[in-house]
Amino acid sequence: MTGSMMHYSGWQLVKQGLAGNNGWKPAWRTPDLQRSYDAVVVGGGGHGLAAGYYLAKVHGLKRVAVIERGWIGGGNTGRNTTIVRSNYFFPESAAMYDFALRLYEGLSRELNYNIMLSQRGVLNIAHTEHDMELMCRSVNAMLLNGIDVELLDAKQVIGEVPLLNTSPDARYPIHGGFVQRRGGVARHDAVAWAYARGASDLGVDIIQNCEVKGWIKDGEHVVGVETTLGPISAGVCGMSVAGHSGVLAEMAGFRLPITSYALQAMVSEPLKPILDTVVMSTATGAYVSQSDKGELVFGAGLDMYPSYAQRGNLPVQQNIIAAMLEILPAFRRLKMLRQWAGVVDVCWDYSPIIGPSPAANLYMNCGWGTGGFKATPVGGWLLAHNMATGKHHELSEPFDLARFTSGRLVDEAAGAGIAH
Ligand code: FAD
Ligand code: PYC
Repeated sequence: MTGSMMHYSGWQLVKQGLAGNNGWKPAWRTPDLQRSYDAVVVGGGGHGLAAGYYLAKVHGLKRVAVIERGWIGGGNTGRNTTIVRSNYFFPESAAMYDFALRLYEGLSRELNYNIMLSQRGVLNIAHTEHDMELMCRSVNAMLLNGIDVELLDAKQVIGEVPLLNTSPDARYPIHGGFVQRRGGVARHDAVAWAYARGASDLGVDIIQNCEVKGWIKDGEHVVGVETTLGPISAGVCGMSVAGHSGVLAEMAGFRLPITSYALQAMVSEPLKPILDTVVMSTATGAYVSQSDKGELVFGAGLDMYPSYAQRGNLPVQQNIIAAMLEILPAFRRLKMLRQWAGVVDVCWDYSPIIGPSPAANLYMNCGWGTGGFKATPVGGWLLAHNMATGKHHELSEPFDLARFTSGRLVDEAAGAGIAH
């Protein structure tokens, strides 16, 4: 067992504490930056780190770097509300997100790191007959896709979450809903750190505080990156920079059908266990779950205008809290602790773009918008596959950029009527 893979017993933990933590080994190396790598992945979020890990683990690449402008997991990976699920409408999406969920189910063991996956179920509530009709269609499609979803009537939904407002005068009455029981939450930081440690142990260099400022080109080919720490040459490049995908694409000389928005979330003061599932209100865009610390984690919809500002606006918060308190009035006296936002990259059809870019030798993994945490393992897996083989994986093929010219969109927003 290597030092960073070592488990600490209870006694060792006490000893470390009393010794001022002097004996802790960093979970990943802080290597010297090399001037040349076989593969360079830009973006040290969960997806970029997972790509680094799978490039080394699955494809056997030895000289790989993940370049992060800030600290790893400091982007959307560390800002999301940690929901994982695979309840998608289109077969292409369901296959891909369920592959991710299955990787998640084995990840703590694979990486020997507790990612705190809690498959407590994700419950979507219908507030009107119309919502319910759409949910019936979605559930039928999801079942055909092989996803474990169940349609619930109003009584069953209330049985799942007795705190729901069941008053006949409720502004958002409960008409029914559906649940994916294999869905739930996972600890976002742990996912990033687990992949970082796994990648680092396999020799991947994780370079933090290093911003990519441009792509080095030889004719049409991308052959490296210009960074704040100098140029780095690369056999192949990948980008996994979420809200900044448009910026990195422009540096390479092309535009993406992506718009960046702020998406925000907030947490309350901690409570004793009160909510044992994830509740999503499709029509209002509000959703809530309880963290292991006891805080209620509330999420909102997108801010309505494009922005790179990593903060959300007040009216969206107000709408979401108002909707949530109508649906779960027991939370009315809660104090909110903090609020934050991340910049997300949203495609026209709310599906990601994965595959080759218009610049030769540069591969993309972007456009995950408001829903890419659940896809972290598959985003990394597919980016690594595309970079290492130069070919699409069968799961990434439908998500190629070419769909925006062929018209073969995977329109999850319209298809599933999902909140996110
Ligand atoms: P990131 O974690 O953002 O990583 C990209 C990295 O690239 C960043 O660390 C950034 O610093 C770096 N970077 C950018 N530009 C450069 C550059 N020039 N040079 C070097 N590095 C650069 N998804 C779900 O599935 N479930 C949820 O519950 C959920 N909730 C969300 C709630 C909120 C409030 C937000 C904001 C998002 C939510 N998401 C959710 C979406 C999810 O967080 C993202 O889709 C996902 O984390 C994207 O991961 P990533 O690794 O691609 O991006
Ligand atoms: O994709 O499940 C999701 C999600 C929830 C909140 C933001 N995204």
